[in-house]
Amino acid sequence: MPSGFFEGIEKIRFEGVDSTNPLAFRHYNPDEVVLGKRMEDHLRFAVAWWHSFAWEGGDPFGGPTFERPWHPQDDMGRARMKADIAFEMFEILGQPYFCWHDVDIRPEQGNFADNLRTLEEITDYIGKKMTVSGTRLLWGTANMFSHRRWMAGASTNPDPDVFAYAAATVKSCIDATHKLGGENYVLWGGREGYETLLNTDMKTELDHMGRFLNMVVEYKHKIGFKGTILVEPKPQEPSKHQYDYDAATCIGFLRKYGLENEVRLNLEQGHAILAGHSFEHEIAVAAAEGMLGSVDMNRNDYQSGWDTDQFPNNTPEVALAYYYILKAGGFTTGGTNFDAKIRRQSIDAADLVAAHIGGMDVCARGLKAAAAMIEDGGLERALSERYSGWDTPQAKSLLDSNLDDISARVLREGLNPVPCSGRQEILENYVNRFV
Ligand code: XUL
Ligand code: CO
Repeated sequence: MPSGFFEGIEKIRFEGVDSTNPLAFRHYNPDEVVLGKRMEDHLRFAVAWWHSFAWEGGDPFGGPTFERPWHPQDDMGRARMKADIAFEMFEILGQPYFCWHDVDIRPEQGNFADNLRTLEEITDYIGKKMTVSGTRLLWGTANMFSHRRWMAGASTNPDPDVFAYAAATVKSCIDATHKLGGENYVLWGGREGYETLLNTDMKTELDHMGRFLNMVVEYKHKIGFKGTILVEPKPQEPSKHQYDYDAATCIGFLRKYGLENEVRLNLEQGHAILAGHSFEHEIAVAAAEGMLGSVDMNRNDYQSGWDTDQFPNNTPEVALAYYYILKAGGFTTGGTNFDAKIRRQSIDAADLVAAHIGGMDVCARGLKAAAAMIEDGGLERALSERYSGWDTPQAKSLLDSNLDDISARVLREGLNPVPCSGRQEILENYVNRFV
């Protein structure tokens, strides 16, 4: 029996670009084959339980605006109702995946034993719903940033009891993810950082975080969890300085603690922007190291400088992101999680559905543009041409040479390089043909 929450909203269908129906897909056609693979299998969309069902619509100046039937989220009855409605939405949208933090799916009980019991209970309930619906778990994670116990960090907390509570919490969440057949497990360190160096022993905190992540990997192997462990970079917010600043910082950290073959990155569009990068930069950095895992797709408000977590709606940006994802071979265990929330005034069930339709359509459009650029090969050709000087044996031998010999050669041959155009505008115009 449907709850009635989505009353009047039918299953969303692909109607093509000419459709004017606001509750239809115009680009996302799950079965359409793009570069030899179904669109659904490329994009692997996931709904974020926290933004779509747990967030109540508050902001720093005002309280909840959404007033869902499952709010306030303080008991198991309402946790189950929230799960029922989540699965109704997955069905309406044809969403293949979802993601959660422990606190999104169970009520906060204030102590570990009760939190563990309710997490087990609700994940059993969700597991049963999954067998009927076919929607799968892209990833689970632990929220170790909202409750006041985490205010000075989780694994980086100066208090060893908090480190221990964090270890127990992550164990419970990996167990739950494993039980539900999750394809990844994510760690985002919102409070793993600091406000002021005056009270922070950074080296100790980083060593603790490195050891903690090693324990996570050891545990994953111990229980036979086959999913990928992912860390999610973000430069700040909530901490002033977050240790997992960006992809490059995370990669350096993972190498230092011997985790480069065990852990990959979950990259978020809005976090890239906060770090002063484009999303495709972060994707290319991770791909260059073989550490691209999954993406959190959203966008920030470019004027505010905050992590506004809005649904994506910029096709050219999304197209470049998928171009570099496709170039890296596409997703394996990863996918496209909408770590995005509707605005506080968007209080209707239809707003929530429309937000996902829009995000899925923009991503589908971006994917098609990216695939067309790959098929055309124009960017790849321009790159090979630009670096073609390195194709000769003489150029290659430079890399095995030394400063003395190279210097002698420069003098002997009277080398005087002739600059040539980087052709940026021509390439930008090229991309615009596809988006
Ligand atoms: C916070 C953020 C998180 C992570 C999961 O900015 O992106 O929701 O994705 O903890
Ligand atoms: Co995220």
